[in-house]
Parts: sequence; structure tokens; C-alpha cells
Amino acid sequence: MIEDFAARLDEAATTRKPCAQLSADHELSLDDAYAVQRELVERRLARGERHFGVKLGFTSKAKAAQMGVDDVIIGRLTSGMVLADGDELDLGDLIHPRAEPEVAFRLSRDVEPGEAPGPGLVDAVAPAIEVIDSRYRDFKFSLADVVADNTSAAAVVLGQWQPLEAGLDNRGVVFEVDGRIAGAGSTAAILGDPLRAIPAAVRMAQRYGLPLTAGTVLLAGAATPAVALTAGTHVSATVSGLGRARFS
Ligand code: OOG
Repeated sequence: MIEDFAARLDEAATTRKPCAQLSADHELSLDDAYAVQRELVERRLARGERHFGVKLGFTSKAKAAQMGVDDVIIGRLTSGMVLADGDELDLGDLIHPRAEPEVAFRLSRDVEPGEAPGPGLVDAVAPAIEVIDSRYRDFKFSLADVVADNTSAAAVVLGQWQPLEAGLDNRGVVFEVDGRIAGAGSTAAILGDPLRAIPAAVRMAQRYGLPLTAGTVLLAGAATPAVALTAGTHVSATVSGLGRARFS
């Protein structure tokens, strides 16, 4: 079952044809869903992609309400998802992509299995944009469905890294499409303080066996609801004091 489900989601992504929710005709536990996610990511790695990071989802109440779910989830980022700042994203590779402004952290060293998340694990922070693209029809899913689908992860753009600083808890976030404001909020939307995403990501990664090696990027989750992408637009996310991330 796990293999079949991963194959179904992988095919939806590679052929750009959305599929039915797995939970529509199967009881899918959260553990099963993380097993499907692992298998799905293994397929990317088998095609030559490398581990890049982990991402949290539904760390913001607005996001969770937008999608009708209310638990934090974790997924994985691979090298094939990474765009350089200012690069072009090809919408033809995606089904119904949406973008959201985020904050990214970087692990300074390997986290040992079972190690409690403490200070010094993260040495850098950057503004980021995550592109999500549900492999399910109409972007509709249950919590287990979206976990199996690697939390809708599709692409990520990071701005400049800078040394981790204190006081990230209430920074203005402005999300622009072609210079018009498409979303605005505060980093407070991310678990009250995006720094809380660090222990949350470490605990969830340890629980579900996601890698936490030195250099792993942690995406803390969206600060505003996601915005559907249309061709030919310029998208940017600015986090006060951290600068901006962009793509076209
Ligand atoms: C799931 C991913 C949500 C976030 O930042 O909350 C997410 C989805 O909405 O498709 O990445």
C-alpha cells in the first residue's frame, strides 16, 4: 500500500495530473502517511536529487484555517526544488502552484538522534518563499493526505543568509506580486515566534526519521495565506530586517 501510494503521488507530480485523495478510499494513519512521504522522497533521491532541508506546515493559524487542518506537519526539501534568488520558476512543471512568504533557518551542525534541541543548533536566518503544489485534485486533502504528499512541497527560494539574531518574533512580512501587496503580516504568525519552529522541526524530524545534518535548511512555515501563481509575474517576500527573496 505504501509503495502504491507513493507511486500515485509521484506520477501526479511528474505528469502534472492531480490525483484523488488517498484517504478517499483508504484509512490512512499519520504514521502510514509519513511512510508514504519517505518513499516519495526516496524516489526523488533515486533520480539524483540531494537532501536540502525540512519544512514545517500549518504553523500559522491563517494557513491552517485556509486549508481546514489544525496540526503542525513536517516535510522534506530536495535539491531539485531549490531556485536561486531572482530565478525563474517554470509553472509548466507544476499543477496549481501557490506561494507563501516564510523564514528559513540553517543548522550549524548535525543533530544527534534523540538530542534535545538547544541553543546554537542554528547559525543563520534568511527570508524565503515556499512554492506549494498539492498533487491532489482541487488542492483538497486531509491531514494524512497532505503529509503523504510531502506537505505539498514544490519549490523554495531563499534570500541572503545572515547571522541568527534575537527579536524575530514580530517582524513585518510583505508579500508582493508585480509590486502589489498580495499578503501582509508578521512573523508572529509563525507559532507566535519563528524561533519556536526550530525545536518543533527538530522534534518532528526525530520522531519521523527525517535527516538533520549540518547545513540542513529549516523552513518555519508560512506567515500569510498562500497566493495562487500565474505566469509572467514577479513575486517577492520581504521580512523586516532580513531583506527579501524573489522569483519570477
Ligand atoms: C500544505 C503545506 C502548508 C505551510 O507553510 O503552512 C505549508 C498546504 O497548504 O498545501 O507549507
